[in-house]
Amino acid sequence: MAASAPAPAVPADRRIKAVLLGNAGVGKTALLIRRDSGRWDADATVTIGVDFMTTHVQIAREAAGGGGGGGGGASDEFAVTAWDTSGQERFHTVAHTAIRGAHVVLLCYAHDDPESFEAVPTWLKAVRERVHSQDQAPVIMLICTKADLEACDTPVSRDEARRLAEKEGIRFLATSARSGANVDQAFVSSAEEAVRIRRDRTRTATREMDQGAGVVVVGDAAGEKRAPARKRGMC
Ligand SMILES: Nc1nc2c(ncn2[C@@H]2O[C@H](COP(=O)(O)OP(=O)(O)OP(=O)(O)O)[C@@H](O)[C@H]2O)c(=O)[nH]1
Ligand SMILES: [Mg+2]
Repeated sequence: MAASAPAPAVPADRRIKAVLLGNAGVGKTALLIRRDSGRWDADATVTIGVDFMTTHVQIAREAAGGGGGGGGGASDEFAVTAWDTSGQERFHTVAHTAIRGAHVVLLCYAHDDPESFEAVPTWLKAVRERVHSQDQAPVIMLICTKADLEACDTPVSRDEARRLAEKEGIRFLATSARSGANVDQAFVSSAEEAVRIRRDRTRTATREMDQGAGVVVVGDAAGEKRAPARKRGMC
């Protein structure tokens, strides 16, 4: 996959960093190729270190929590820069570094590979160890890949995967790069959720600033407050 840097025309508040994690061979690169080109590439090359792809998603203002009269079918374009990490053990440090600053984590295991499912808690731990406050918490989605391999010899139970996702408080989606099932949804719905969270956080911060602006703290004594400034000397 050709590396592509984030489109410079997209302002910072319209950019989303997504990271694909999971064991080697689960189909992270195939998922990205399907999203990028809409085609199935059975011969995707093994990822060395990390690769990048930027995909654009349209997010309805309402879905993103924009509300406030901005709805009516209006949408904004967001650039999702996906970091396609290598699942190989020797590149785990690179994959772990990629987690920092991510808004979205697509944590992949393959339907026909129980070992990759057993590794999910370890990947989750790696993510959570790198998130130092709730404010930075990314949207995490557990992605079952290769869902087209229903009749394989060693299937991972879909119910068990759902239960794990529920227990961990993360979303779950079964996808297939081969058939294309749910591939766009993985990128779009995780981006929507990330944008909604970002807007909620911005609104909360703005509200707190507005409330703070109306209060004057006097003296050095902590917690000693005076009435809102606008009431002083005005009438
Ligand atoms: N049947 C089926 N095979 C898939 C699917 N996605 C990927 N594969 C196959 O799985 C193999 C590994 O796919 P990759 O996309 O290279 O896996 P990866 O997770 O990127 O692997 P690393 O880069 O080594 O971490 C390839 O042979 C793909 O053809 C899928 O949806 N269905
Ligand atoms: Mg890869």
